Formats: sequence, C-alpha cells, structure tokens
Amino acid sequence: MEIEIIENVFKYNEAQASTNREIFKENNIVVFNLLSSPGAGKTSLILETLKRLKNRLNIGVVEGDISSTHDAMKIKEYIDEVVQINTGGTCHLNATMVAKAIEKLDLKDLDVLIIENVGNLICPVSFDLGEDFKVLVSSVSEGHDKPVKYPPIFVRSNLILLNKIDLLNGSDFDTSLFEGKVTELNPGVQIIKLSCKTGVGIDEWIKWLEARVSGKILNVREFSKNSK
Ligand SMILES: Nc1nc2c(ncn2[C@@H]2O[C@H](COP(=O)(O)OP(=O)(O)OP(=O)(O)O)[C@@H](O)[C@H]2O)c(=O)[nH]1
Ligand SMILES: [Mg+2]
Ligand SMILES: [Zn+2]
Repeated sequence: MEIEIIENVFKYNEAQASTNREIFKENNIVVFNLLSSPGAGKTSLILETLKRLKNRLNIGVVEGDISSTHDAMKIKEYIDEVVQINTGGTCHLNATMVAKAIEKLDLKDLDVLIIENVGNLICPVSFDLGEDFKVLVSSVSEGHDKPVKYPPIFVRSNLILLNKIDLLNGSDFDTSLFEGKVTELNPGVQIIKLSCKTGVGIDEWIKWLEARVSGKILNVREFSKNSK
C-alpha cells in the first residue's frame, strides 16, 4: 500500500515535470536545478553568476526554502525576476511547486531559469522539475566523503561543482579521493573546483553554463528551421 502511494507521488510529479518542460521549451528557456546540502554555496553561486551574466542573458531565479525569503531578497538586488517558494517544511521542491512559481515570471523574456532547490543531498534528486540540467554544489567544508555517503545525487547530476576551495589549505579534504569517487559514480562528468569567495573557477562555470544555453537555443532554432 505504502509503495503504491510512493509510486503515485512520483508518477504525478513526472507528469507535471513534463508539462513544465514543454513550457520551458515553448519559451526557449534553459533551466538549471541547483542541488546541494544546506550552506554549500548555492545562493552565493547564483549571486556570482548574476554579477557576470545579468547584462548578457535574461535570468530568472526560483528560490526554494522551507521558510523565509532570505535568499530571494539577496537575489532581488540584482534581478527582478525572482520568486520564492516556501515549502512549509517539505525537504525538496517538486514539479507542482515550480509550476506555480513560474506563473509569476515573465517567461517569454527569459533565456535562463536557475532553480535553487532546498538544501538537502537526499530527496531533491528524485523529483524532476522539468529542468535541463541538474548541477550539484558540493563544498570543501562538507568533507570528501559526500559522494561515498550520498551516491544518487552524484550519479544523476550533469555537473559537479566543488565550492569553497579557498578552505582547502589546512583542511583534511582530499581532492583526489573526492574526484576519484565522483568519476567512479558518474564517469565523464565534469568537476569544476571553485570559490565563490575568491572567484577562482567561476569563469569556468560561466563558460559551462553559456555553452549549455547556446547549445539548447541553437538546437531549438535548428529544430524550428527544419520543421518549417
Ligand atoms: N569560505 C567560503 N565561504 C563560502 C563560499 N561560498 C559560500 N560561502 C559561505 O557559505 C555560507 C553559505 O552560503 P550560501 O550561498 O548561503 O549557501 P546555500 O547553499 O545557498 O545555503 P542554503 O540555502 O541554506 O541551503 C555563507 O556564509 C557564504 O558566505 C566559498 O567559496 N568560500
Ligand atoms: Mg541558499
Ligand atoms: Zn524531501
């Protein structure tokens, strides 16, 4: 009985995620779902991204938290198109929450949507939101054993960022153990080491993001050209 209920929850979510995906496609928006444990640096990364890209791309942000508008207020200093979702205690975002949030955004004007998921390394990865890419932010202060202890999120992310590398000095974080395990779980996945504090590695992340954006928008353009 319990298994049946859980299966229904996932089926319902999949259906809503497909609808979200259609909406994003119609509006030509590339969507990134940012995942991490609490405090790994998702909001800091969004702020660094906005500083560099807000004049080149139209970016919207959906902020997911169990409560507060703390993170959304920081984002608002850079862009208007930001919506806060308060999950009321739920430890992940689901596709229905995102569907409601994007009703408040002017989608036709956006190129990119960044969704900051609830800080949690476990269930957010099981809920498709209709995104194009899942980006995992891991950080030095969490320790190098996170891929060993929480494998599914490392397996299913399209990019792994290792944030807070400014803290490597004097820490026992073993970068090669971390990278080795990530590569074993998700062969070929790119790992970018960066610091939102010093700015090291941020340009590489921006390059990765921009390549995904032009890749999708070009594909959509090619698609509509061929279908005429
Ligand atoms: N030393 C260091 N601190 C960082 C770095 N990036 C973020 N921080 C700090 O880490 C703390 C948490 O960063 P946030 O960006 O709020 O993390 P988050 O993932 O959005 O956190 P939640 O939304 O609570 O899940 C803040 O005090 C940041 O200033 C970094 O590269 N180096
Ligand atoms: Mg945050
Ligand atoms: Zn959850």
